[in-house]
Amino acid sequence: MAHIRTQVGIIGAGPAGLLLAHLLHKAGVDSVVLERQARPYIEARIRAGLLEQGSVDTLHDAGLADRLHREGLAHDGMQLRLAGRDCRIDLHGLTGKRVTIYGQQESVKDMVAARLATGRPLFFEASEVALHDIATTAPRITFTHEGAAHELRCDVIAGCDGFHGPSRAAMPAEVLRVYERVYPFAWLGILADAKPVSHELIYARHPDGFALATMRSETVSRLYLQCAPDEDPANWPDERIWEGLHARLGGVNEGRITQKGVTPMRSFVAEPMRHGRLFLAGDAAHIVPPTGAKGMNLAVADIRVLAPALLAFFARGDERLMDAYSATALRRIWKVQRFSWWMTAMLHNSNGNDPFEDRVQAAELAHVMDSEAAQRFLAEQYVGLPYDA
Ligand code: RFL
Ligand code: PHB
Repeated sequence: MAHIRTQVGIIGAGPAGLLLAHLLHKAGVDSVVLERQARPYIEARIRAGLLEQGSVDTLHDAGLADRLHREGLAHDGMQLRLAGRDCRIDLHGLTGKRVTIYGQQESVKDMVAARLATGRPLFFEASEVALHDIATTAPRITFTHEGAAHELRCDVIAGCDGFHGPSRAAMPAEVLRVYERVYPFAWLGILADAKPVSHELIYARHPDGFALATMRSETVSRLYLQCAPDEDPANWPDERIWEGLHARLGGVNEGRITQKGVTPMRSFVAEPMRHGRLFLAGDAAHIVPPTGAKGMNLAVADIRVLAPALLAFFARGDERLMDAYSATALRRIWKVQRFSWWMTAMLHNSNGNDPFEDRVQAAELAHVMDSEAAQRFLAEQYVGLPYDA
């Protein structure tokens, strides 16, 4: 067994793990990143698209935003649609902030390149990753890479391995409290070579179900339709998808569909986000339904709390920020959970299973469309709450 020594063992090369590795490196703290997948896989995985202004600023300050500034699409507003009526939410007018469309896999590419440029280890296709001795001051991670067994000895483990990773599962069941809601619907998402129908996002509530028109560039549309939670994408031939999108969004531009997938919807929080020397960040600790576009942004927000905490520990042996990490991160996480749940409830349809709820939620959306106070309430959360809230 080969032994490796580092200060922070980071499991997962998603936005959380890669950003943490980068911020630690800039401040002179060493880390080793272990990723289960191959590099081409994580660089092509289509996921989030919308960055809060605070996430953009965080990536900028970290020196990771050159291409994001060139290629990202800044949006000053977004559209809501109900019963054929459209309402523009003037995000910039209401908050002074804007959001940016930039595919998560593009951020991942930028961060992988930055990591590799440092020359510090990022192991792709690391298998059998297992955590040991997390409640001691000398935790270890064992893994297999290119057929050889390795042991990584560290001071701290950062569990940035997403919802299905081994980190959360390594916490003793008796210390972990899980809060969860699974929604009775999912999103069918497509990527199409088609000009976006609008230069801003359109969120629609419709009797047939929710739909969202977003984009990845001036020539690539990203479109979502509410579907059944266990939907087989094979039930959605291209013609049915376009029909659904036209009906719910009032017309979209068609083009070749290059990707099709179903995303289940859940709200999930695991507390606390720390046990001993293991710290969870991003989807490893919490999941939001995608309606509010908050998943990647929350991962960035967690790292904004975790990185300074680890730096204080390694610089001065000061554990106070590490001790406060879970409570500090969770204060913002629960507000963002509430926003994501609210947007999800307001925009989806029960398919006739709960007619009262459908009426109330349609009225909620109508109220937002009619009230400037309600629009401000939506906008300040959509562009991103301040990090110290
Ligand atoms: P990630 O990105 O899942 O990264 C975790 C990494 O850990 C690796 N891993 C392991 N590595 C080693 N050993 C193991 N045993 C491992 N198990 C897993 C994985 O391969 C992976 O590389 O988590 P992270 O870094 O916390 O980032 C979270 C975000 O990825 C996620 O919240 C967002 O994608 C959610 N999301 C959205 N978020 C937004 O902020 N705005 C959006 O517009 C938005 N839209 C979306 C979304 C997620 C979607 N899907 C498919 C879930 C739209 C969709 C359709
Ligand atoms: C996306 O561009 O994929 C996206 C945008 C906004 C959302 C969800 C997904 O609310």
